[in-house]
Amino acid sequence: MELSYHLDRGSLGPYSEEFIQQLIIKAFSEWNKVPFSTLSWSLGGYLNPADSLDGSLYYVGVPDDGINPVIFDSRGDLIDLLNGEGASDYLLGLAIPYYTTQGKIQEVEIIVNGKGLHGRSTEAQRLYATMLHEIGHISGLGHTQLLTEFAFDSNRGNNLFLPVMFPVEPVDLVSSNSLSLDDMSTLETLYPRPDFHQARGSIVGTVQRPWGDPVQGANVVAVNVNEPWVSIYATVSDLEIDQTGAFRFYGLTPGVYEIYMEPIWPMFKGTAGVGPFSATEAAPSFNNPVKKEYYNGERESGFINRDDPEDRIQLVVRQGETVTDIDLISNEEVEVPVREWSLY
Ligand SMILES: [Ca+2]
Ligand SMILES: [Ca+2]
Ligand SMILES: [Ca+2]
Ligand SMILES: [Zn+2]
Repeated sequence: MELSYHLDRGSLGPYSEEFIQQLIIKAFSEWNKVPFSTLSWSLGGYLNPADSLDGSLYYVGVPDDGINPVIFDSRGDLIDLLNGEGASDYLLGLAIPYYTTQGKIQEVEIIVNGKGLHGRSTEAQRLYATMLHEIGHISGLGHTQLLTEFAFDSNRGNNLFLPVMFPVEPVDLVSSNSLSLDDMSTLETLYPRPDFHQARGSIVGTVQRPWGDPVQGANVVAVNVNEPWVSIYATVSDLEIDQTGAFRFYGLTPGVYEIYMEPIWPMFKGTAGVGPFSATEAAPSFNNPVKKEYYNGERESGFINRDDPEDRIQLVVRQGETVTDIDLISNEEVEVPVREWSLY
């Protein structure tokens, strides 16, 4: 699938036109390198000088002009206009998709905020990480909360394991600058090359309540036990919004995996939401959320006092094969012991 983008002209804050354009081209080309994805972004041309709010508005919200613009919002005016006054104080960038009535992406726009840029220290890396993230969005990817603990601890080094589609900047403002396997497999699942499923492995299953109702919006994680910070993937139960509680992992590197579920963390709602059930604090992900527990095969149950959350089994994922029927049951019921009545 071929898509094109148009780049704005002019400098952005302290960055020259050439610098900012090359930075964005590099970010697009990084997504183009994902091995089993057919999606390919190419530079379609340049915008007419749009270094004013009026100039930018010529391209914004015009879904039928065949131009997917990347706009340099030097003073943050456009971001404030679109997301509310003051939004330019905290948003580095913004991705806006427009959908057809059939739900297909019709046009996408990226707005890069130049307000407050100073050109010092690691800022260019932050900008680059932001572009990777926004390009993920315009390609159809949502957020993932994988490895959240690395974003909020005091270790900067481990931030490099975070996915690009992590919803917020880490506390120390050091974002990951390269695509994780989770970022890549999510793109590959959306735009699979014909040989994708043969080259990787899959795990499918469901998340249910003890009484059989589907769980919508639990975070489900598949972790390769030998590469736990690298080959780690997340998805959200009932992602297709079809009341099955189903989850599907495609594009797994072959190996030995463990599966666990956990709640979507309450901070990831609204524009930082993870999955389709996290729009507000009343959304399904936050309503009777599941507790973290591993999939433990035959011993899986919905009884708090029978299913040890840490008990787990390991699944062997082979190339081209799918492991099925991985059904997690949220621990919510207490088992009442069955008495053995003496007969007399
Ligand atoms: Ca960290
Ligand atoms: Ca369990
Ligand atoms: Ca359980
Ligand atoms: Zn985002």
